Amino acid sequence: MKRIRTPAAGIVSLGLMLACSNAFGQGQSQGSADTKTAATVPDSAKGAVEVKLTEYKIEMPTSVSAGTTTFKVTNTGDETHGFEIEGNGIEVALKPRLKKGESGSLQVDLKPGTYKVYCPVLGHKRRGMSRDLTVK
Ligand SMILES: [Cu+2]
Repeated sequence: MKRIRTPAAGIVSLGLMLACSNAFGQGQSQGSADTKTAATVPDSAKGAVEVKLTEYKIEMPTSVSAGTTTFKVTNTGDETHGFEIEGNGIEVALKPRLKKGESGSLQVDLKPGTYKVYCPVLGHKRRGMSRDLTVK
């Protein structure tokens, strides 16, 4: 009995595979390009927010605008303090923590909503280093 060869079927399926992988690859590279653009926005181009940490409170505005925000954090107290922001699926901490007189900055892409801002040093949150931040 003679076998029916179907070389055309093989070519078609190979073509489909190439088309699919090409479309997938484009989607992927576009996604990572967007992420890269957001991460390389210079500090000065977007909102900067001054934050002061002391015993035991966080001084900063109660609301900020949505978008890439740079928190410029200064420890004006005597103990070591930290700065962490949590909410809407993000949790970002300033690293390393700040000793007396030190400052650092933390860039976060904020979406509208309510976030918790606190000092992650053990016991400080409970003593008052915790507050809400509204992003509009
Ligand atoms: Cu603290």
